[in-house]
Amino acid sequence: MSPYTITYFAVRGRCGATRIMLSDQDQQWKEIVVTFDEWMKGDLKKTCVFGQLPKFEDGDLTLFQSNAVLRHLGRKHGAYGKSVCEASRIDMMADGVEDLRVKYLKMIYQDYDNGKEAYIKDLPNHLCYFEAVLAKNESGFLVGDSISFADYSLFEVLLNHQVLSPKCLDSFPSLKKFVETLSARPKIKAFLNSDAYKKLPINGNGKQ
Ligand code: 6SG
Repeated sequence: MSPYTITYFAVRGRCGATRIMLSDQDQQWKEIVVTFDEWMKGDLKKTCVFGQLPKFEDGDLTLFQSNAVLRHLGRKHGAYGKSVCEASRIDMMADGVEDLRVKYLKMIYQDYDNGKEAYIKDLPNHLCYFEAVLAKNESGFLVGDSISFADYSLFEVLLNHQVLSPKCLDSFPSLKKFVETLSARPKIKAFLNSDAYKKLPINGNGKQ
């Protein structure tokens, strides 16, 4: 029996990278799907440390904050570098991904109709930093020679951006290769092809 349970809305959202990571690490998990009506009752919200989902359970451990979940899984499944210094560089890259994710989510939830075009125009000014890091590392990963939770997070954010703007990686060969390589990892490939993944919208407001 898997110890893992995700409690979240029926979206990829803040759980997209977690699910991809769990799949790639050959882990099973249970999903508890919360509807808008259930959430609006407020009983579950009161039990959430920051009043928000996702909630992630690993046996007796209950976590909130999607990036804390990714770090937890990174520690447990050997996807958090091979030294303290590598782990710190992975944190740095994951925080960079978070900055991009927050910009993306702000546009999606607060400014989609007016801000989408300007966001896409400005995107190269953010992607260029990840391109530079990947271009310098022969392994094809962000840090060191093995996959980390930051790679899963970047990968998932890039998949969403390719839906927003299909050509957005065209001038970034290392990012393009990164997405191709991770997409071709057999367990990720199987997950991305599954109904469980495909049926879920990227974002809670239906914009993408
Ligand atoms: C929303 O923002 O779906 N959690 C969200 N919203 C409900 O009352 N820093 C943390 C983290 O990384 C951010 C958590 C995140 O974990 S995710 C949450 O709990 C609240 O604040 C995006 C998403 N939004 C859609 C949404 C949630 C509630 C109302 C709109 C899903 C769609 C409609 C109902 C349920 Fe809906």
